[in-house]
Amino acid sequence: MLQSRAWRHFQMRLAILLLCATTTPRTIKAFMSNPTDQSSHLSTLGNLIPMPVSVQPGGATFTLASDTKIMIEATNDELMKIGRYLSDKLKPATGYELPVVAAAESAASKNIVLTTTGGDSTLGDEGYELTVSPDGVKISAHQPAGLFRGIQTLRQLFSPEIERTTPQSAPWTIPTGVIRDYPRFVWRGTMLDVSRHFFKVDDVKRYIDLLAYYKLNRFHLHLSDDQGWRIVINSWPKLATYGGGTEVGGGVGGYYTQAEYSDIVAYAQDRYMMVIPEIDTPGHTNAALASYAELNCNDIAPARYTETKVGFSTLCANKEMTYTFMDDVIRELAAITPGPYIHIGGDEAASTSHEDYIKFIERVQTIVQSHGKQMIGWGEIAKTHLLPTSIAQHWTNDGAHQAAEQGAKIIMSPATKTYLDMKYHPGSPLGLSWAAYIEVKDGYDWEPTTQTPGITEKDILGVEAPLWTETILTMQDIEFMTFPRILGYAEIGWSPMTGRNWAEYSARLAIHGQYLTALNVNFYRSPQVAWLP
Ligand code: TNX
Repeated sequence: MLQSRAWRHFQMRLAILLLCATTTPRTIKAFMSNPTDQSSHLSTLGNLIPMPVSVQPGGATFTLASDTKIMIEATNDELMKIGRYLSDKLKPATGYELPVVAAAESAASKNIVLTTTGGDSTLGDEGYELTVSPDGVKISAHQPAGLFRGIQTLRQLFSPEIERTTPQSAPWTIPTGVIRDYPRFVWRGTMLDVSRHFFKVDDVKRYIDLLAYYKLNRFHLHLSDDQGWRIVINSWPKLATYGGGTEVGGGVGGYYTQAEYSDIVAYAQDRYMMVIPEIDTPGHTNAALASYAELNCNDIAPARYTETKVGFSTLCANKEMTYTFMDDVIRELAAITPGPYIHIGGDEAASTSHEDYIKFIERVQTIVQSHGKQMIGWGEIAKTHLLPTSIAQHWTNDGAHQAAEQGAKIIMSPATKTYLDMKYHPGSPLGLSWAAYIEVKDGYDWEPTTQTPGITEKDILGVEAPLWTETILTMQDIEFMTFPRILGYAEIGWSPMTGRNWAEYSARLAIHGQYLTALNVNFYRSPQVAWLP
C-alpha cells in the first residue's frame, strides 16, 4: 500500500509530468529521477536504460493483478516463447501465475497484450510501442524482436524488487504512458574471451540474459587464442581435446562441444541476440599449433602456452595445409552458426610478415564467403583488399579507417573507451591498464561517430565492448568488469545522441544499482555514482 505522503509526492510529480508531457524524454528524466524519492518505483518512466526515443507520461497507474494474463496472437510459437519469457521473469517476485494465452486481442482488463498485428513498420525490426493504461498493457511491434525489446522496458517500469527470485510484497504498480522506441545502431554487442579463461555454458547463459535486459543484440565469442581452443572441430579433434586443455595460469581449461555451442546460440536467439564466433588467426594460434605439428612452418609443435604475451605465434601462410585447416574450421563453424558472420581475428599478427598477412587474410576472406558468411576481422584487416561485405572491428591505432575507405563497415570497439578488461582506476583488483583506466563516466562520455578520424556515422554499424579474460577467472569477475559500464554502451548503441549527458545518466544509473542488486549482479560501485542504499 502507498503511504499517503509518498502518494502526495507522486501526485505532485504527475502534475509536473503532465505539464511537460510534450517535452523530450531527457527533460522528463530530469523531473523524474530523484534518487531520494521513496516512490521512485512510480516514477520509473524516468529511470529507463537505455533511454527510449520518446516517452509520453499518461499521469495514472496500472497495477498488475494476480489474475493478469499475457495475451498473444492465436497460436504463434514465436510470440508464445516471448510471452513465456515475460511470464518467467515476472512470476518469481510477484508469485502470480501470469499464464500466456493465445487469443485474439482481448478487451479484458488487467492483461498484458503482445502483438505484431498492425505493428508500425517505421519502428524497424527492433522497435516497439509500449502503451500502459489503467486497464492494461500493450506492446506492439513490427517484428517479434521489437516485442522482446519492449518487454525489457516493461520490466524496468516496475520497482527493482520485480527482478528478485523470491516472492516480494511490493505493489506491482507502474506509471501509465506511451513509449515509442527503436535503436540508433543495429550492432550493440559485447565480446567474451573464453580462451584465456574458460567459462561454462551456464555462466555464458547468465551473461547473455543480463545483456539482453539492456537490449544488446550481438554476442561475440572469442573461441580461440594462444592459451586455448574452445570449440570442437570434428575434422581436427585435438584442437579441443589437447588445445583446449589449459588456460592462462595453467588451469584445466575446457571446450564446448558443438551441441553446447548450439545450445548457447539458441539461448541467445531466444533473446534476439546473434552469436558471432571468432577463431583468431593467423596470430594468436599457439593452441592450434601445439595441437597439430603440420600447421607449423617447421613441422614442430610448440608446447601449450599459459602466459599472457601476444604476437609470438602464426599459422604458416605458405602451406596449403593451412588453408585446408581454415576451410574445415570455417565450414564446421558456419554450419552451426545461423548468423551471417564469422570473425577470423587478424589482430596482432606480429610474427606474420606483411606479405604473408595479406595473402592469408585475403584467402581466408574467400573461404568465409564460400561458406555463405561475411568476414569480420579486427582493424588490422584494413590493410588487405576487403570485400564490401567484410567488416572491420576498430580497437586501437589499427588503421581501420582504411577499411571504411574501401566501403567496409566498422564496429566500434575503441580500447580506450569500450574495453571491459581495462581497470576502472589504478587500484582496481582486476583488469589491465595498457589502453586506459576506464571509469564509468569515461565509458559513457564519448561518441562513436566522432571518436576516430576517418570513421564517420555512415561507416559505423554500432558499438561492441570486448571482455578479454587474462585476469578474469570467475562469473563474479565477469560481472564486476562488465557492470555497470555495459549500461553506458547499451545506451550509446540504442538511444538518440541528442542531449546525452553524464549528470542526467548517472542519476538513472544510480537507480539501476537497485535493479542490478535485485538481479544479484556483482557490479562495481563506482564512487562517481550516487548509488542508492
Ligand atoms: C589486445 S584487442 C588484444 C587481446 C588482448 C587484449 C588485452 C585485440 C584485438 N587483441 O589479445 O587480450 O589486448 O586487453
